[in-house]
Amino acid sequence: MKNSLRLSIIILFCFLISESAFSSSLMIEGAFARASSGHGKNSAAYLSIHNHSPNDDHLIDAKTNVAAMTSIHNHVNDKGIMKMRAVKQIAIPANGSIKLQPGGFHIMLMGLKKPLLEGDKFNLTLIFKKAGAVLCPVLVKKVHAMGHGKKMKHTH
Ligand SMILES: [Cu+2]
Repeated sequence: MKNSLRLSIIILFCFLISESAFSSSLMIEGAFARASSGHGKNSAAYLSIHNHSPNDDHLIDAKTNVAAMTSIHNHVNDKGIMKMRAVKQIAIPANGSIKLQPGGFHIMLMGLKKPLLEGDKFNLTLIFKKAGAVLCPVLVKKVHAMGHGKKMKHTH
């Protein structure tokens, strides 16, 4: 009891100073979401997941209060056109890491309840097959923070 309390305090402290999120085996960092533009109802969240355990884990779901629906997406190149596809899960290899980033894996936020403005923060709960739920703070950044200079076509 005493040890687990101490561990909780250490975890909370790390959480506060670095804005990273931890579970016993996973560390999540650099979480950001695209600011929504105009009346746009969709956005996407990006982050890095480090797996410090000797077992593979899988991101299987994500939940947040700011959107009606979330979905794990990937970008695939379909005959030269980048398209988004929903994926069931993202594998995080044992002692490895994976990066959700513009042009690749992302967490789609659909049906935003209010616009996401630059500088806003919100909570995203990531659900992993083994590690369970991990709460992760997300910072909203400008639209062009995602850019590779050109706009990605979002076809579903
Ligand atoms: Cu998407």
